[in-house]
Amino acid sequence: MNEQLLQRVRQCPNLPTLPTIATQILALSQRADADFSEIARIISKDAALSGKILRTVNSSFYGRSQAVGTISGALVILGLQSVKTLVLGFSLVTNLNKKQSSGFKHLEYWKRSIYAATAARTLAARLNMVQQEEAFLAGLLMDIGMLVLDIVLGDQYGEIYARVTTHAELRAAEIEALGVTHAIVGGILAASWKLPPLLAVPIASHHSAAEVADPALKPLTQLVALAGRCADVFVEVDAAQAIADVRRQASALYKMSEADCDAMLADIGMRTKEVAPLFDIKIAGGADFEAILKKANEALVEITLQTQQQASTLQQQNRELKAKSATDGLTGLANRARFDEFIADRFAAIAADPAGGVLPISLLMIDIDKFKSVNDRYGHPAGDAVIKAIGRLLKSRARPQDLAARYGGEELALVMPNTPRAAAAAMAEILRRAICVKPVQSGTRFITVSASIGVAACEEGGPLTSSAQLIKAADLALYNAKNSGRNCVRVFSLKPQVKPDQKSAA
Ligand code: GH3
Ligand code: MG
Ligand code: MG
Repeated sequence: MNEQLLQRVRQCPNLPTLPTIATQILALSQRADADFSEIARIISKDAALSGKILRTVNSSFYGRSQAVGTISGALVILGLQSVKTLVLGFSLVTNLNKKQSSGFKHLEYWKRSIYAATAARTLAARLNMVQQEEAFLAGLLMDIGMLVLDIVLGDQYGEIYARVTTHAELRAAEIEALGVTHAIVGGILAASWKLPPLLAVPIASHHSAAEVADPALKPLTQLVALAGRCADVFVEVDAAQAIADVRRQASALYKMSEADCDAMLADIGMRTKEVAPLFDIKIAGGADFEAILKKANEALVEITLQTQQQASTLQQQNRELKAKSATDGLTGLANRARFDEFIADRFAAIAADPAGGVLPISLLMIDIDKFKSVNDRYGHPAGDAVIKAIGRLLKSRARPQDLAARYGGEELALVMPNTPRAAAAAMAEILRRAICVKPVQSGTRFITVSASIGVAACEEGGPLTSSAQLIKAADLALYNAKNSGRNCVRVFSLKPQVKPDQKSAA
């Protein structure tokens, strides 16, 4: 953040000031016993302002069937908040419109502001938001930092402004050249005017709405930020990207369909056409969304296709990344993390629905016998070849619902959902036999190994009820197999163990 520039902004002697009438109305309306007749009296003294307010109140923007003839009438019928907003909006626009410098294009500035204000109010109304008036005013003033930078930096800001063609580019160019954005600067002005947070925060954070933490201020800030993008649809030369962004954000934030979003944009165009003259802002043509959409359609299709392409590439990359992070590099089996996840998922399914078909679930723990000596005799690469070969065997035997995993080192595992203990023990015996009868080729050598296998099962009504217990039980059975002389299968049971002279049990 460019503190020096911010200091210059704070100390600038000719910053725009809040018009006297706006200050008075703000102060009066903040009192608990706000006196309507006093407020009406102050506003009515300014004939031009009162005229504008009454014309606005009676425009279709407010959609009132019955005409309002006096400021006190407007206060009663529309409420203090609406009238206060109009006083602030009108008096500020009149005041600020006078100041002009080279480079920076005031007309463009006000055109975007009135579109943004109308968009914010239209959007707030569609969402049935209470703060429709604040939305309008925050939309109108959100870019006021641009005026401040124009005043403080003069031609330097004019040059930055002249280089860019879109509002998003302007923000990036400000950060690059100045180290601050017009939003931050607008926030400083809002603070010096003592605007309430519902106005000050959307002004200061309309380019970083996602970072606003206060739940009372975030919705309005997000809405105002989107309103700015709605304004871009009408003021930027190339509307396609803005339309695509508005559709995407309206769907993400408010679940708005594309048709609803387009209808809203058309509504914003029509309303702005009506409101802009009340603020003495010329918007010329360009308010017709149908025409804009027609012109942008080809580019929009292109953007949509590109976005879809990017999304599917990203999905593919995510899938690949996920598969990679779940796979053991040596064997291509599931790794330990995937094993843990798989088994946890199965037990979560059992907890949710015990009759859901996962139970009984069996687990085989397979540990290569005297593997250290294989490494010692034939070398580590030969040891790797053995682990890989047993991994391939395990994979070829696993059914689609099973998970074959490398549990760690020379220990592999097979998770068998929907498999009773006896079937798992039979599978273990098939694997044990296949391992010890087929030597593994490594270079010119053939290496014969054996493995010990522990089996455990979680069954309905059985003693094992969690994944941790199942793993522990299979481990104990494996330990038992090692103790029984290796190259055998042992099945966990709480009943007395089978006789030690039995090499294999099912
Ligand atoms: P036991 O029958 O009791 O299981 O004896 P063991 O030698 O297999 O058991 P121990 O746990 O003492 O040794 C396991 C050996 O496995 C030690 C380690 O160097 C080796 N090992 C673990 N991971 C790998 C690997 O990825 N590649 C190779 N080549 N060796 C490995
Ligand atoms: Mg071993
Ligand atoms: Mg071991």
